[in-house]
Amino acid sequence: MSVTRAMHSSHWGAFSARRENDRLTIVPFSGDPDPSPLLQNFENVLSHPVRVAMPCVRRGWLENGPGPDARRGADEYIAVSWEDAYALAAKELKRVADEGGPEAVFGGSYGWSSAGRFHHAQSQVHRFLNTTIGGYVRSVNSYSSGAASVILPHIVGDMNEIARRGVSWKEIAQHTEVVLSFGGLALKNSQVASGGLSEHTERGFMQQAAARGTRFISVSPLQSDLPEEAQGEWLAICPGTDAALILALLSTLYQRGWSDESFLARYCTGWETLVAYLNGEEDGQVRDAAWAAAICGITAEKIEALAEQLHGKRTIISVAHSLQRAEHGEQPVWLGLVLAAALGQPGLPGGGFSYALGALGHYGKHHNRVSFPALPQGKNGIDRLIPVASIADMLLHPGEKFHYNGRHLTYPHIKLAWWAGGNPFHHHQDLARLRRAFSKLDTLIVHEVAWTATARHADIVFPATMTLEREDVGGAPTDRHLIAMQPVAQPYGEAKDDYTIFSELARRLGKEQAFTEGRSARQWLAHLYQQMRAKLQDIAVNVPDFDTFWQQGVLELPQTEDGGRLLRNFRADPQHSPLPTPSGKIEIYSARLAGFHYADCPGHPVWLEPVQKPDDAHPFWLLANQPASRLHSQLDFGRYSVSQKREGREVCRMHPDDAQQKGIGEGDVVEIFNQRGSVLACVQLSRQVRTGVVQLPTGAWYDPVDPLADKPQCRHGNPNVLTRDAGTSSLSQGCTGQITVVQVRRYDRVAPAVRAFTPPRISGLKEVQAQCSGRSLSSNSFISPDNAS
Ligand code: PGD
Repeated sequence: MSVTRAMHSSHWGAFSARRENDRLTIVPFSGDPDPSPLLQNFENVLSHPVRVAMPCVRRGWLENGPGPDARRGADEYIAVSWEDAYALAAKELKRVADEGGPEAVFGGSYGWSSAGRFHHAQSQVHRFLNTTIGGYVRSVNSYSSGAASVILPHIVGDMNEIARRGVSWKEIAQHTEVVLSFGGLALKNSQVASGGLSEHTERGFMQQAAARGTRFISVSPLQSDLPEEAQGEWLAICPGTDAALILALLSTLYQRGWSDESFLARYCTGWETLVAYLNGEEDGQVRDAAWAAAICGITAEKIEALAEQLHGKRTIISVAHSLQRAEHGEQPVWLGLVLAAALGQPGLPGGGFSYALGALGHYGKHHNRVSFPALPQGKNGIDRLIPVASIADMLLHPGEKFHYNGRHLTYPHIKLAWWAGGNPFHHHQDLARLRRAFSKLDTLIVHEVAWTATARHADIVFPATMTLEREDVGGAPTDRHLIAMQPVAQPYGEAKDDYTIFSELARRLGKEQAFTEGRSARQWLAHLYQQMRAKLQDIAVNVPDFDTFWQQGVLELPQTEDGGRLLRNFRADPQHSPLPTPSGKIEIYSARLAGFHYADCPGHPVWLEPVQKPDDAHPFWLLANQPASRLHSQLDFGRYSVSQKREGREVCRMHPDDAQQKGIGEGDVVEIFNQRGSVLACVQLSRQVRTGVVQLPTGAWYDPVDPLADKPQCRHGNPNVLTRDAGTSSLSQGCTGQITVVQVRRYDRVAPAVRAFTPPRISGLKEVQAQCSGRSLSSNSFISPDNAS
């Protein structure tokens, strides 16, 4: 029996992949105290039939040439040779760039791709477009934290300082008396960190804190957002109403004389303006506990009792990403900071505000003193941008003006979009609208490892290798282990890595040297490693050379205990360490934001009624949160993800009382619908879900019964069919995919079989298979670490 092993890494953990004959087993990294079950998703995917095996071109595009086409998403594909695919893509990029310049090319290419830092697909796209055509229209911010990342610099400082360098878990375990988390601290979220996460420590820290007596309070529509280890309390709030609750907490603190007036006067601007708003001096509406109770579904007594629990305690306030992924998502973030300030906590050990604690494995960790460098992306010669979640608006409304962060910008006329490492038909909202938007393009080029819905909308599909099929280095600035990602399998079918694909295209565009700088992928890895090594040497830390690192598989990097440094330094000396805000203080009133004159994000935090509220036609909130069985949509066809579905369909959860009223029972297939479409999902009854709420995680691959329908039905359970495509506010234009409103009914017909993991129709597949002589498309050939390098 032959047994081989290779070290590897993913966004959800480091591991060694072990091959026994044809069986692949994943063994978690021995240093990980709490490995993620998501690792199991690798076990069956290498040679899954839904992998993209060869370059393919959409029939309509091949026959009619580039141009808007409503059939994108419903067409068949033609397998072509690499030579033909390169020629078609290079010629089309040249045509578009010659006619419209880089302004006609969208290279935002949002997406998490995989953990390796060199083959980071988005960076590869950017570098390719910068070096070949001089730039591209880019996207800014993220789907994760679109609203927070824009508002935080105005009111306190860069998001990285408040989240990644927020108060650390270690400090919390040692000092904190109350952890008040809006949106909870679910381990399904902190099990993931871009670039890799070799040690999952959140569960242990929560256990440690709880054992010392820390009180965890989770405000969320879902009880499961707080792990059992925290032994905490659940305040079951109505979705999207946290801003009202926090205003009432502030009002109670102020009315009872519990607000820390000396902290507010010394370290903040504008408290008096907010107090006037709380007291109704602006508009006659008092924002006290009774007012908030009617909005957020938590009684006035509970709100007042919560304020009392916080008063005088070493408290940390956290606001999860999910809260700001909703209408007016800036407000709960701002108010969370103000609540921490009103309690006088920012800058104290284990106290204050730590944005998004627990929302990703990066947060609450310490930083490496030196980290693995990113692939240089070159210079983008144009300055055209959109907020990332405005992709459909951009394609549907070229030439129109839009607001963003104090600027009045214009949507460009995009002809070609190039996507690698992302799945917009997973991450974007209102997928029927997104399809209409993509149909406006002349050409969509996608690199994918598998036939996601995004690949099925592309005109040219390049088959990309999976991370397990190539060399890379896994690392994150908050992970002290750098991992040599050694390949364990030959590329599936004809797949190539993104770097090879772009190098070949750059050659055809006469820019190979500019793109590659004469280096192979392995030489880039050694080059980037050497840069890191030199920086470590500068601080007198010696690490082995690249070859030794590659052989040993893991390298431990020195870290610095920098958690909470921005607010700690500010508290210690506000004159010499002012915050990077216009006033140098925490801005409870922001003259700059007021000067933007946005009614949906004024100069102080407010409660604004959302457009989407339950009504007779749509009596339920739908919570489309992060899945527990995969990262976003990645490896949805993986063993663990599939094991959590029922009859191949995604599972939604609802309260038994709601289900009973609707005649719905455990395990029933239900149709969840609104004016944008419908989805089928399998019901799990749970008292951990607030009444009036249906929870359906994101990430089930979009599988429309009729892809061209105005109101499509997804038979697999993708909630983004239902979510509304509108920005958080004129300030950030962030994604609002977390919450929408829906109706639910039992699906009494025979539910259509899920086809998400069956590839589209491909002509010429057999011919290509024949050419692949010896490289089977259905059973992957494994390689040993000896010939891995
Ligand atoms: P992923 O599923 O991670 O989703 O959106 P994102 O697009 O990042 O997509 C990554 C894709 O990259 C996968 O299809 C994978 O196969 C591919 N891939 C992996 N490795 C490689 C590679 O090496 N090369 C190439 N070419 N491809 C590769 C995530 C986004 O969704 C995010 S970050 C958030 S936080 C949002 N969350 C929500 C939400 O809470 N609610 C809703 N309704 N919607 C959301 N959308 C957002």
